[in-house]
Amino acid sequence: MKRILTYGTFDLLHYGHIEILRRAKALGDYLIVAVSTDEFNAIKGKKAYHNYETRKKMLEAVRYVDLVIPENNWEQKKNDVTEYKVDTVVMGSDWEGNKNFESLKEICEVVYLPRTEGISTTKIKNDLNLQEPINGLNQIPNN
Ligand code: C2G
Repeated sequence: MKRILTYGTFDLLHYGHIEILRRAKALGDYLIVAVSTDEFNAIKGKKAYHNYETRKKMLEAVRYVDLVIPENNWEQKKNDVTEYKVDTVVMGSDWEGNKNFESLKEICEVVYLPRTEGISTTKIKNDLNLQEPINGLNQIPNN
């Protein structure tokens, strides 16, 4: 059983996200997604439209995803690889060469896949000319 791990915010889940998840899963048998918490997003300088719980639920609904765990900080990655017995970490090509992932090459395979052109969460927001949500982080009602 080849175990794959990828990281991301995955806000406003879109085709580019689905494509990286599809291709990551195709490299193995079990795909773990570490999704950035709202607190870690703040560290990354990102403010997601959907909060962590909503982004986690949406990822859990994707057929390629087997497990969703929180990404709380930059430092947890080596521990994640060890704890979840990961064979390969997969990221989009915009992360190629980043020390947070290059350092993982000591303990697992690291694969960068081409980003899907023409789509991003920022582009969606700009195209829809979204105003800042009044009530802060939006979420799916827990009904
Ligand atoms: N991605 C992609 N094509 C796009 C958009 C995103 O392949 N058009 C990939 C990114 O390269 C990344 C993943 O989808 O591998 C998630 O992208 P984001 O949600 O933007 O995540 P990011 O902010 O890059 O956070 O510790 C790493 C960070 O958590 C990654």
